[in-house]
Amino acid sequence: MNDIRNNWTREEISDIYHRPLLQLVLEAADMHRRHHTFGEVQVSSLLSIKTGGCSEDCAYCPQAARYHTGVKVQALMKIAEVVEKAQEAKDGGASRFCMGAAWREVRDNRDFDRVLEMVKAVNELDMEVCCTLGMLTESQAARLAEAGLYAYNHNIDTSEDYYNNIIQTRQFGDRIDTLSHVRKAGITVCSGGIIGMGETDEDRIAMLHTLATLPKHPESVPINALVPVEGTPLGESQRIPFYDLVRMIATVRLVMPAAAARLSAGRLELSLAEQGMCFLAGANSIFAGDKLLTTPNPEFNSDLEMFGILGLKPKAAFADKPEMRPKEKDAIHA
Ligand code: SAM
Ligand code: DTB
Ligand code: SF4
Repeated sequence: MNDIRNNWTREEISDIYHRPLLQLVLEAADMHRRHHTFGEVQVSSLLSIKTGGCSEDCAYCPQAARYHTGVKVQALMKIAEVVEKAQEAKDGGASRFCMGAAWREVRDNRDFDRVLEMVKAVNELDMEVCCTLGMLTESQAARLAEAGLYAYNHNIDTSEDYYNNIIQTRQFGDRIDTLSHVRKAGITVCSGGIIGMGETDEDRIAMLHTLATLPKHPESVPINALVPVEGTPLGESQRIPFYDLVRMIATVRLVMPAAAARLSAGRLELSLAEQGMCFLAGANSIFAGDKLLTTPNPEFNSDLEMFGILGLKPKAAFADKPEMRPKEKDAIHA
């Protein structure tokens, strides 16, 4: 469909972002219906498999070792514990299980071997498996693909110009390199960012421009509202107004029509009506479960109630890529 373009200019994205809010929502809702089943929401569950003690200086992050945030450092979890959590998430209606590690980058060691085993084991549960482990080399991405990884989350977080105000221990280009390794390995790409870190509208537009002009759009674009955590440099940040989130999601929907727009961190602060407006503006994915990585998220039952009231239904696993279902793969290779 010619709605999908990779040659956006910043001016075009800026024009979209600055449209009158309700017009923007209306256009996004229309685009949403053209590319997705309206009301269907992809539900992911997050688990922090290795927590805290990270060497990076990401100004938003409670898991950076250099900030005193009260997050307890936890070594890499055992495979059986992770599988148990994945089964619980599946029983609660999640179709995707995302495992996060507070690493700067993956190292080729026994911890990585264990993560590969986790990926295989969760795959066996017939769930889409996702990881977010920091930077990857090309060969590490290939090994994850081989283990059956469905998606890799690696956020660019903000614009290239603003990046250095938030993170100094790596470069924006390092993130783009990892995204290309993931893409090359045939793993689906999940990449978005955070709003509410003191960035301007231009930074938000530039961030979306980077994602929308990648050779192929990410399959998922998480938009996180900063969760200010005491002890981090951004711990005293003001909450962004919810309509900034709506504007951001609607712009994602219009510039990357086929992507899943994930209403990610910050949902706990939103009312049902505010979340409803985000779904109308094209959000079609959430993190469910009462914890993100280290911070709280809405309770299972309140999300269930919201789905009932708004008439949303969870999307089945592998609906977009049946060929990535483990059973299908086995059949092809048999
Ligand atoms: N260490 C890996 C990395 O940085 O890619 C994976 C885990 S890291 C916690 C994953 C993402 O969580 C970050 O890129 C950021 O977008 C998001 N995140 C972390 N802390 C956050 C916060 N306080 N508020 C909102 N999003 C946050
Ligand atoms: C994403 O974009 N948001 C999630 C997930 N990808 C890994 C993480 C949000 C973390 C919020 C802070 C915390 O709970 O530590
Ligand atoms: Fe480490 Fe990731 Fe947190 Fe940055 S965002 S400090 S890389 S865990």
